[in-house]
Order: sequence, then C-alpha cells, then structure tokens
Amino acid sequence: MSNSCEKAYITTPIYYVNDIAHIGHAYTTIIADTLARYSRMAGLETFFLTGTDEHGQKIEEAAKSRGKTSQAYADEISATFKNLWDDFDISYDKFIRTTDAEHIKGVQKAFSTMHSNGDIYKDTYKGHYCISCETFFPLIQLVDEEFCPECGKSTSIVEEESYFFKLSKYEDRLLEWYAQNDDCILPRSKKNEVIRFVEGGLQDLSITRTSFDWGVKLPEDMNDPKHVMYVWLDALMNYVTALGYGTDDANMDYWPARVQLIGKDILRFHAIYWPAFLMSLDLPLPKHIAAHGWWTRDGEKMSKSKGNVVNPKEVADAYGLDSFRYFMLREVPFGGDGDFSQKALIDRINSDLGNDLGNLMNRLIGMSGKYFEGKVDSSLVEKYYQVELDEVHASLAKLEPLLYEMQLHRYLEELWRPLTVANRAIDKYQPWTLIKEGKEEEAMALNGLIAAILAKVSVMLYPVMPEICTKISTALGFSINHDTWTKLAMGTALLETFTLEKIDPLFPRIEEPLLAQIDPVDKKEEPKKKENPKKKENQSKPTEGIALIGIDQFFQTSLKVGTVVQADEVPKSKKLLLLQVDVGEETPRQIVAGIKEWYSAEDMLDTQVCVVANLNPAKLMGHLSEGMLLAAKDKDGLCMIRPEKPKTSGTPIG
Ligand code: ME8
Repeated sequence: MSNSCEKAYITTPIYYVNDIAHIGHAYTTIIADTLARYSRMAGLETFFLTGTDEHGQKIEEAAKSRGKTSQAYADEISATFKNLWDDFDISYDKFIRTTDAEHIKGVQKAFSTMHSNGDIYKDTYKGHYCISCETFFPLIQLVDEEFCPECGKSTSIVEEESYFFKLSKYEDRLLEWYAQNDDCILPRSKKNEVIRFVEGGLQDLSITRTSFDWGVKLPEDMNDPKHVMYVWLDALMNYVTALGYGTDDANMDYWPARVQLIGKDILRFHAIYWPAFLMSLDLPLPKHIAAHGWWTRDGEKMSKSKGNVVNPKEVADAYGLDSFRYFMLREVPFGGDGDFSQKALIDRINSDLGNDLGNLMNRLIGMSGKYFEGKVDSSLVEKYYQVELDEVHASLAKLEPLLYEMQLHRYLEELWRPLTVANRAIDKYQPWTLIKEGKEEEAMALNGLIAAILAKVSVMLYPVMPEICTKISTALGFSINHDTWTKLAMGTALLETFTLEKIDPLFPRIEEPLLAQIDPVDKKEEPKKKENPKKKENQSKPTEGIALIGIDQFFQTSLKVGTVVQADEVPKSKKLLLLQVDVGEETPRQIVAGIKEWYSAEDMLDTQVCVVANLNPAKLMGHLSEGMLLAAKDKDGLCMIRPEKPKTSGTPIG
C-alpha cells in the first residue's frame, strides 16, 4: 500500500459456501481487518469488503447432497461466515453475497459491456474440469493425465457450447502492467511466477456454462437462457458491484482497491483474469494484489474439501481472539506457509505476549504503585532517557512502510524492539535502586518512559490486537485514535500526567494445550472421491536407537530450497562463511555457515542449498545468522545437501 490517496478500499476474497470457515479464511480476514483498522487510524477514508461466493457447480452439488435447495444452503452457510466475522469483531463495511440482486445486475452489466467491446464470442469448449476448484486445466497440467494439479481430485472431461472472453488479447497489456507497477503483486516473488505464466501464452477463457443452473444468467438481450456465468467471472466482479458498479455507482469513488488480499491458491484469477476483465471494462486496476501462503496441518494445505481444518472460533475462544490474531500475523512471513500447532501458539503467547508485553505492563503497575501511588509524570523523561526514546522512535519510524509492504511479521518484530528497550531500561536503571539512592526524579522519569513506550506500542499494535490495546490505553489514560496515532506513534509526544489504573495480568501463562481435539490431529474421514494415489503418505517404520517423532513434529521444521546470491569470508574466522541466501522472501537471508574448511566463498556462490528456515536467529562472531544449511559430515569431510535439479528459491522441502 502506498500512502498517496485519501481513500483506501480493502478486500478479502469472497468465500465459497460449500462448508464453514476454517483458520485459513480467518487468516485472510484478520489480515484485511488489520489493514483496515490501521488505515482508519491513519486517517484514510476506508471501505473494507468481505462476503461469500455462492454460485457454481460445487455449491449446487454440496446443497443437493444435503437435500437442500442451493439458495437455502447458501443462506445457511453464508450466515455462518457473517456470524463468525461478527463474533470476531471484524470491522467490515459491507458483507456481499453473490446472490444479492444488485451484484447479479452488476455482473450482467459487466458481461454486456465486455460483449459490446468485442471481448466476448461464442464457441465450443472441451476440457478437463475440476469441480472442486471450479477450473479447467489443460491435459499437460494434470497429474497422471487425470488428477487436478491443485487439489488432487479426479477431473472430468466437459464439452459444451460456451462464451469466451478474449483473454489472449490482453497478454501484452498485462505484462506492461506488471513491468510498470513494481509492487502490484505482493510479495514480489509471486509476481515473477505470474509473469512467467503470462509469458507462456494466454488462452481465451470460457466464461459461461450450460451443464448446470446455479449461476447468474446472461443479460436478457443475449437471448441465450441456457447459459449461466462462470463462477469466477461472477465472483471477481463482486469487488466492484459491492461499490455499486452496474447499479447506482454509489461508492465507485473507492475504486481502484488499495489492497486486495487473497491466498496464493487464487493468485492466477486475481493477477491475470481480474485485471484483464477490468481492462475490458475500462476500469482502473487495483494498486496491490497481496497473496499470502497456506496454513497447513501436517504439511498439507488445510482445506474444507480435505477435512483437515482447524476451527478458528474454537481456537479464539480457548486462547483469546487477540492472541490468535497476533499469532497468525507474527508466526509466518507473509507469502510463506505455516503449519498450525497449539505448541507454537502457546510459545508465542507465553513468550512474546506474556513475558515481553504483559509483564512490562505489570512492572509498570508495580513500580508506579509502590513508589508513586500510581501517578505517572512524563515531564522529565527526555532529560534522563533521551537515548532510549531515540531508539524507540527509530523503531516506530520503520513500521508503516513494513505494513504497506505487507511484511506483517517484520512489522510485529520491529514493534517488539521498543518493548525490549523498556524491559532493558528497567533492568539497567533499577527503579528500586534509584529510590534507595534518593533519585526519585529519575525513578519517576523511568516510570514515564515505560508508560510512553507501552502507549506508543499499544497504538501501533491496536490494528492487530484491538481489544488488548484498548485495555492498555484505557489503563494509561488515553484513547487510541487518529490524534493519538499522530502524536504518540508518528510523533515524539509523551503521555500527559495521569494515574495508572491497575488491571489484571493480560496474558496468564498457559502450561499445556487447551484444545484436546486439535493436537494430536483428529482427521475427519477423507472425502470419498477418487484421490491421486501418488499423494498417499508412506508408512514410517520404527527405527532402532532413534527417538521417533510424529509427522507433525517433523513439519514444524521449515526446510526450503535456497540460492546463494552472495558469499563472503568472515574476517578472522577459520570456519565461517557469510552467505546471503535467497529463500523466496523479499530479501535474502543472511546465514553464517561453519563450512569454510570444505567450501570457499567462491564454491558456494550461485549454488543451491537446503535451508532450515524457521530457527531462532543467532549471532556468530558478531554476524546475525537467520537460518542453517543442511550438510552431511563423515570421516571424509563435509558435503552440502542440495536439490538434485535446480528448484525455485523458497520451494518447501518435505
Ligand atoms: O477460492 N491457508 O473461496 P474459498 C490460508 N470463492 N488461507 C486459506 C486456506 C489455507 N489453508 N484455505 C483457504 C475461493 N484460505 C473463491 C474466491 S474471490 C473473487 C473468490 C483462504 O472459500 C485464502 O484467502 O476456497 C484463499 O484465497 C481463500 O480462503 C479461498 O477461499
């Protein structure tokens, strides 16, 4: 997101109503909610859209199998999504349903416009169709010439009369758009995938179906009642029909969207079809399409059709909504995949939230209560603690660009630095010693420093943890709004003198998993569809002398293919090389590897390696190391473990 326009339109995908929401859906919606809350706090006129995608064969079949009409079934499931977002206090401005009359009118208007612009023609389509993904795939993309490359289910051959959209006509303009708008697709690594796909050649897109009914009919003047619109044309249009496109245009001044959030599974639809449709309609293109990775269970994408989903409501009820929100955004770099485990969630709650944030609040309550009857006076903070304040303000200044770049995990990481400054200051200056030495003024200033840091952090953390931050700010005697954001978070203001309100500990320590049904995994029965046999897991054999672990434990280690893009020696070290390794993220990781006895920097440059990507960063001879390389060592020496063939940087290993 750039900061150049006054209005900010933020969207999530509209979710299929073939089953209820899982944490993957909650993830997208929570990210969008975070951006919308930040954008409002930053003073932008914000419109946040979410909703449900209700047409298509998949929904028709799901309804039939439950003995319901498609509409009744869609009503029921759509309400479960809406209720969940309401329970989660998601700050959407509109919840759209593709069965809304205004949406249907808007889609028909779009069809007519594309048709009169010469972008739609009639022909016959024959292809392999995956109902689960509502997508045609060319034979070459199928696994064993039958199974869907996305979900592994059996595809069927469909031959029917169809209207086509001239997607091929837009190839050059799409490539031009990607080239001219560096950050139109985030993370940027994903943009390269899209460019390669488009450069491979685009085929015209079949945009109507005759084999089922549950869809938007063509505009009446097309005089072709047996066709309904392809669900993706119908669904993508929601982003503008929600603003009144095709009806009253009431909110079209919010278009183009500032950021359209999606999962990487639907990048092609959003980064290729959607801009091409917009070009055909002569509408401007979105500023950013931001694709996040997948939440997995035991390394497999969590999805309704696989039945391996985690219920977000259960998790939020057990662990607290704000903690869940923090975990999701902090745990996984935007764009990467993450395996959901209660252990990781508990670690984040106890460590980041409990030790660093909650405990700091307790320390402030303790200090100010014991020595100053709860009073906090900030007037002398600058006199005694300017160095600490400078450090805090330097961190705060880095935050907004990270959010606009969708680097949410880095945003939170950076936001934790002021908390470290605060906790370190208490340990270093020791208020109890200051009081003992009669330095009351310094002790009060320290109090003021800690309160100011908590205030500044709570403002910038508010979009991620609204409830907790409201509690903190209330205790600190101020409200979080555009004014306090400007003064405390963007500026260097401190708090007015106030009396601190005592509050209960924010994050009581969690000793063991609270949800028995999530760990160990309780997989529901697999759907009875024919599955790609290659997808079956190998049974593991017990191995003597080695402690066995479950597959879920193995998948807690994130292994990725990396490419060494820079290699240097570490001065004065006999063993270490300093490597910059591209693991498919925004910037390469720095890894310090103890391999110099066997490999020179030159040997390593431009080679591929296997990287352990989720280790805690460590410092080796003063250099930060953000990962580890896999190698095998025996009596003859050490050799790197590498992919047998070149693989895209960041490809997961497992
Ligand atoms: O694709 N991890 O709807 P959908 C992370 N109706 N995010 C996940 C996820 C996972 N395991 N599973 C789903 C559709 N999501 C279409 C969209 S838009 C015009 C039409 C999230 O119900 C992620 O945002 O299958 C993904 O893109 C979306 O849910 C897909 O939801």
